[in-house]
Amino acid sequence: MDFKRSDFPEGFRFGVATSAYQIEGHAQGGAGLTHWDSFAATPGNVVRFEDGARACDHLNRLDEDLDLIRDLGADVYRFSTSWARVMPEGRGAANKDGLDFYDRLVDGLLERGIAPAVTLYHWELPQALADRGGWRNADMPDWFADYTETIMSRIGDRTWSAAPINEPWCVSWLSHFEGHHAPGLRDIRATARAMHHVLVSHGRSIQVMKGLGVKNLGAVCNFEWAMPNTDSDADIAAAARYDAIYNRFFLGGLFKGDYPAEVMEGLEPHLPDGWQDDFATIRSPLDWVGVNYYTNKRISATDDPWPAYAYAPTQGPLTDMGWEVYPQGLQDFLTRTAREYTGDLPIYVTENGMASATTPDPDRIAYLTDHLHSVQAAIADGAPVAGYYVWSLMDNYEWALGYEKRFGLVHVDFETLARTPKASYHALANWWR
Ligand code: IFM
Repeated sequence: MDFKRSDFPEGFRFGVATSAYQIEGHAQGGAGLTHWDSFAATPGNVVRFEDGARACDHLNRLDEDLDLIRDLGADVYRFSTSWARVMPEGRGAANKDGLDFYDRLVDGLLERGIAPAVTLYHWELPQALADRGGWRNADMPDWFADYTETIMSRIGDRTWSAAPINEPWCVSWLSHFEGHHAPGLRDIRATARAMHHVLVSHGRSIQVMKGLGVKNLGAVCNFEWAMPNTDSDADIAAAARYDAIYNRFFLGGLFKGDYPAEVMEGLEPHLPDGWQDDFATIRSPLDWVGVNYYTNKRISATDDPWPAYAYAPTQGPLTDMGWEVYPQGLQDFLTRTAREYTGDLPIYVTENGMASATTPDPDRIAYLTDHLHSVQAAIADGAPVAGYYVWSLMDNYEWALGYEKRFGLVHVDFETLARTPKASYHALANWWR
């Protein structure tokens, strides 16, 4: 990898990311059941019915994993806390062992000179709250605020940055409209409510953290560059709808207090009463925004009801996820986000990486190199990009695709749980350390 740290602006931070349910081993340490456990136990939802019960057993291998991050030379570790580990029933009593674990995680990072970047929700909704309707329920912002207070009262004095919710599109649209993630719904009304309640919950959480004096607060959204499959007017309009739902809805709410017209066409009748009044909460000021980026999608118009689009065939090269490799999209999102939504606010690439089972992994090195060039191009174009984190530190539970999609810089043998750094890990360590 032909980079030096001085090829990026002074103070630019490099890091790696993971999430709780994907690595910890959720059956251990007193965590409550989550909606991913019941989703995975339902035939047809997850490859081989795999779940996060053991995952990478990070809970019991914390020091070994933190040493891997230190030896990589990462400045930042982006991890998440599990709501169901902190509060097994989602509300009420906290799990002392869960709080102790996150305390040790943060201290372990600081001892090794790594900045702790916490996300409070990366998808493992406590089952007890899912039973009450989960993200459809208008009480979610209150419940999430209580959880925020519980976890951040314990670790918020030592975190370097904090974001409430990872990838609102996945939490809401992917899980309530497309049905590919827990709770596996395909329901337009549930989708509208989930999309809105996720944003209100984000805003309440930010307010709680400000009240606690927690510093450096942000939001993390995921993006896919939408391409019309042909230059027909119908495909162009369909791609614009895709872009509005996936990319512009959440930024619009967070930074403009507005939802795109193309989304309102389908969702407005299903939003909760008084939704416009929530923008004051949703727009609580932030210190940074996170961009998670992997790929583009080619979009065709259909004759179905709204949103009336379909995925058109991909064009190679593809990752093991079947996703196209399209680094230009990262540059375009970074510049568009700054230009249209966030201005001078620092932008972090909070996730970028590829699934590849190849070892050694020159394909991953090439993917990361090309995307880092896109980051440099965006910076040259004036986007205030302040950091870049690779997804992921190690192979882990890739949700509905189980353990066979490998995103790690470190290989995990899921029989023995042995960790082995890949060529990409060494390629980054060569200039990060
Ligand atoms: O593994 C996921 C992660 O949980 C959220 N962002 C995308 C990654 C790859 O699919």
